[in-house]
Amino acid sequence: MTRSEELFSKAVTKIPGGVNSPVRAFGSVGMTPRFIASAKGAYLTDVDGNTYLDYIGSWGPMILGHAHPMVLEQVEEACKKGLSFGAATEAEVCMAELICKMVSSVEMVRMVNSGTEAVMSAIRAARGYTGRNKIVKFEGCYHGHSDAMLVKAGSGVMTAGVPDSAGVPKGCTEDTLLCAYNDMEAIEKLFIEYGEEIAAVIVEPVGANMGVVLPKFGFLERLRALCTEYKSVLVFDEVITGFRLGKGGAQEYYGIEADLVTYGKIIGGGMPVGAYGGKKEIMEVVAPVGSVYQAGTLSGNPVAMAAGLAQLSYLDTHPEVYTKLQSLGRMLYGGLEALCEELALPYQVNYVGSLGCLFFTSSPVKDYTSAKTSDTKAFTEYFRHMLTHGIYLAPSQFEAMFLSAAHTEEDVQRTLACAREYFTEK
Ligand code: HOZ
Repeated sequence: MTRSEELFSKAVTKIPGGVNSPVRAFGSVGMTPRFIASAKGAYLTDVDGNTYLDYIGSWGPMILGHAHPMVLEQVEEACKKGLSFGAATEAEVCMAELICKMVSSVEMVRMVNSGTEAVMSAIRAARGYTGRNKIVKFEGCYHGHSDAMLVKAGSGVMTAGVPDSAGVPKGCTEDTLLCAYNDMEAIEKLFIEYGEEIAAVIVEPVGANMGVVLPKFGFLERLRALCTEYKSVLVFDEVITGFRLGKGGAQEYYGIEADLVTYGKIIGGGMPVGAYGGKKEIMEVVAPVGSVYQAGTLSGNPVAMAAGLAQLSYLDTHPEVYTKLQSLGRMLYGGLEALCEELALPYQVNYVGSLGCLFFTSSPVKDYTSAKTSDTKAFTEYFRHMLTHGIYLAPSQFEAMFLSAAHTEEDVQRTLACAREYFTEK
């Protein structure tokens, strides 16, 4: 028995499923998780001493690579000064100024502790601001685990919300309207029927929680136009795309400004952080200025702010990071595309910049329904081969791959060679 297996057998007796977040359990690939002991740059080391080239990067925040010395130094300095004050600090002001500087649509921002919390709070702010209740969310988009967002991705385009989890009362999701991602006709119909009642439309500008699904040309523009026309709040969930597709995230990449934007772990350099921000007029509905209540002792925590400030300042002043990520992305995902073509594999590669995904389906993937046509058994076999050869992919067909600035061209070539070996020997 490996040390990871030993730990997992203990973990399942004390932690539900042995993990603190379900996807980590490796359940969908029929394996048990590797327990990670440490990480450096683009590599993870498990408790058995195996090293892996990491394509998860803590689900996005490790954009500079793990344990970046400059981030660690700032964290160490902050720790020496105290771990939490539950009081205002200078670092929070610097962080807010930096986010507003890097993202042109953000005039004011509030720190929270996770992406889930950011979304929950942004939705409340949008409802408070508009005095309306309904929220539109897209099938297959993931916005954390707050009640109103746990809505089953059904096949109907105007399906009324139903809980996607036991324990969510029907009342919590009856104001959540579902729409298929990239379906412009459906969203238009939804606005015609409910427009005056819609407080907000929340969307992952690049779907990155059903594998990677890119917005069709004109889709985000249409959402922007409809929200403007109906005075609904457009919320971009940039937990994954923020500060990854570029300094200004998906908003800058696609040239669309949202009214509110939500961020997660990337703004904490891997520490538990989230934030929501946007137009001053909307953000000023939040307490203590306005009457929308939202609070938290650990919000703006000084250690998390130090890590986040170090990472975001670096990104702000080193544009070459994004150039490198673009070029590694082209090499990796373009390489997978070329491989599929050469070996006549009927698979799809969806990607933008450093974010991408290989779908084991012959149908182009443009939404949740097409993503679900993937052969998850074929993915599992591929995943196992890659892991056995030291390449750590997300343990699910419906997650993204993340590159970091610490990955090298050699890393990418090794990954492509490993994929080629798998597909040719199969
Ligand atoms: N929600 C993450 C996947 N999109 C997984 C989080 C985790 O297990 O850390």
